[in-house]
Amino acid sequence: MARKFFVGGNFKMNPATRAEKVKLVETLAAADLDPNVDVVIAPPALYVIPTAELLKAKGNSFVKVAAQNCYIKSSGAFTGETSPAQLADAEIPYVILGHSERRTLFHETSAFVAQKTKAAIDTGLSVILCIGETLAEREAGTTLAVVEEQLNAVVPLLSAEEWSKIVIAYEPVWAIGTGKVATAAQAQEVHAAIRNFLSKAVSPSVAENTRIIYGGSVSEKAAPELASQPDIDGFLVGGASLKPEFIAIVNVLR
Ligand code: G2H
Repeated sequence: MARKFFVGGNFKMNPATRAEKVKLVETLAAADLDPNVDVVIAPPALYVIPTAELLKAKGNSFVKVAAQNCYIKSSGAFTGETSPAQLADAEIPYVILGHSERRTLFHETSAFVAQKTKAAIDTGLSVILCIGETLAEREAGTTLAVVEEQLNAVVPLLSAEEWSKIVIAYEPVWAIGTGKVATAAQAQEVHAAIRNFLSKAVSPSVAENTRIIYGGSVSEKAAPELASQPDIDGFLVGGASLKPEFIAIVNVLR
């Protein structure tokens, strides 16, 4: 079965105002998007429910909404956190976990990201699981060891069936927000290695069916060559998801 192309827009802590957010979502809701692509946008936590409501009000059931993070518990005294159960109750289908900004700035370990992944999956959410190496790790030749360590934390916690709810986002940290996109060959090499890892660590069928998307300075210009690689199944787009070029990135295969 062919893997369905997947394009996520990670707004990060943008835009700065509700008015800008409304404009962004309305533009996307009205856009002519390739129906053969899964399109998911991840606004800041404050805007998650209003974004889903706005899409619904515009009659758009095609673009789905993701949270950018969640905690491991369903409820309780965890100031500042959002639970996977609350996201599921709000009918938010996806959550991004393990983004390098969470790992680096907020000190999330691979073990913690794996716990979050398990909690989200148990609650019925789908997870965009981010992994990737820093520039120092790439230069030290440890790229594959790093992404395997990040995935190895998750592998024992999930059944083979549960991998159907995971989209892996390979995001080399040195390419994130830097304008320095990985070459198609660099990205394809790691994507193929991740698929090979999944084949051995989980099963050949999970490896074949799991979407592995690329993130890191994806642009309208870079998208076509990246998308033509056999193991690149879509994108997680940051900066460009706030611009009209996001529509062109979604439609890259057209
Ligand atoms: C990587 C990506 C989105 P950007 O963080 O997750 O952001 O496209 O701005 O590099």
